[in-house]
Amino acid sequence: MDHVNRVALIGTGAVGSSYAFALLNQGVADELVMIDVNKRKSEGDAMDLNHGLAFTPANKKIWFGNYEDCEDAALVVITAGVNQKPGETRLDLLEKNTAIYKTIVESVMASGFDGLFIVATNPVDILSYMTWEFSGLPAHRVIGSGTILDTARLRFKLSEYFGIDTRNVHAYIIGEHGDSELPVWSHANVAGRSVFDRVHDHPDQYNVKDLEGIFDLVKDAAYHIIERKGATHYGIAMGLVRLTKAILHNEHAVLTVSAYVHGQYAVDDLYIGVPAIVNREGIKEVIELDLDPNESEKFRESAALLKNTMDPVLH
Ligand code: 6V0
Repeated sequence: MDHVNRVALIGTGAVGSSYAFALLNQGVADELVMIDVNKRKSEGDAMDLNHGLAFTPANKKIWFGNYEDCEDAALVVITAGVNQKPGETRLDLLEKNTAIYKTIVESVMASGFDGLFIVATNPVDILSYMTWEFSGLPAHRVIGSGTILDTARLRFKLSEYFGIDTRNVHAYIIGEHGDSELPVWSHANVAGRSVFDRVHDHPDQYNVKDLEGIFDLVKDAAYHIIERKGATHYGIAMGLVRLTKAILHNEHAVLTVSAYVHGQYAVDDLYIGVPAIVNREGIKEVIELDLDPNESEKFRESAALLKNTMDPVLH
């Protein structure tokens, strides 16, 4: 695998351009090539971002390009596709975005690309599976953004509730990036105490019932934002940069991403949001949490829903 820190970004819409902006500001990759069917848009973005280079932590090369530029990329990040309209679920987007992905992934592979894919387009779990299928790469080299953002949203909401820094809140959302996802309360902890202990320590301030309300806000966050501004892009863009950094810097970081599961959590042959160790090679390991029976059942339901949705498109 080529170790040039080139990222090829495909799709420079709201999510893609926010990702490019965050990537430059954090000085993560050495080179960024931006590709979009709307060539004028990605050309404009490349110009605009180049004008900010004087203010970034390190000098970078940014240009708008084409699929041949993917050959030397360590990473191809796909945020291209049709967006979620008000009232539409992520699964509604499946057919349209599968067709777009087929063209994109085949074009990337035709360049001789031999790196890793990050998939962000919705429905992200299924499009990660499609990317794996269309690319022919080993499954550990295709990573979906999965529940990385949902997990960040949960940590933020819990941090607000408990009045403790987000970075000291550890909690995961797993399952489909969508309506059937679930929080893993049995492994959630705040400042070293389980969330339940934290609640019981301060019964005058906290109530276990509030946790469900917090999760509902997390699960429906995209809908609430779309209602207000038409799209969500900053949070996911920052999550994608976090994932990019974990890969390029070989961090072995644990992130909730859409990974290929093959028997873990009693689920087989599916991409779904799970905690996983991420490094330069991709997914090093899917972490199998010891879920409680209720969580296990919900996870399997989420997996079944994804499988049922994906099957008609696959066969
Ligand atoms: P957008 O602003 O419409 O941008 C999409 C971009 O894709 C546009 O610039 C298009 O020109 C481009 N595009 C379309 N077809 C092709 C093609 N065949 N080849 C190259 N480029 C193409 O959408 P936005 O950026 O808001 O969203 C992109 C995707 O991200 C959508 O599917 C969202 O649902 C998804 N999101 C995923 C999230 C996650 O957590 N994984 C979060 C938010 C959005």
